[in-house]
Amino acid sequence: MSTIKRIALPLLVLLIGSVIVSACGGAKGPDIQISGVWARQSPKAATNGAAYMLIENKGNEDDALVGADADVSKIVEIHEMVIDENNVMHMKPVEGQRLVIPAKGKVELKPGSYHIMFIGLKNQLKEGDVIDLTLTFEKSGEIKVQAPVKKMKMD
Ligand SMILES: [Cu+2]
Repeated sequence: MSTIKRIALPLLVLLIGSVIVSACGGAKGPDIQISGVWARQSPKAATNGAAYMLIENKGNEDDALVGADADVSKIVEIHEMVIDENNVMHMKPVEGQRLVIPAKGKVELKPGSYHIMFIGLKNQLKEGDVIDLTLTFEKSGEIKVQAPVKKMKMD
């Protein structure tokens, strides 16, 4: 009896310990999910275009969007809209090209807010086109998405 106890107790401790470690280890890290991806149809003479999406992080660690790439334009940047000292809204590249997606949080890229900017379009973005977009996250790495081109009401 005492021999069994002597063996069983350390085993039990080991077992509980490994369960705790795996429970914590399994849930750790960011968990990026992207939905509602679309790009705005660009006016005929426009040299720039934009894409939008919802980026959710269901994990328990922050991540950050640090880059975007597509072959529709010469340059692809992460932009935001800001209101300057004259109360005029304009866009600018996100500082350091690093958009934090907080743990258990989400960031929506939408008209009038954050967006993926296509600078120097090779062709007009037309409704029906689909853009292959590669997004790069600091921890989650590259995530490929497709952005169908849609018209906005005002276009
Ligand atoms: Cu922009």
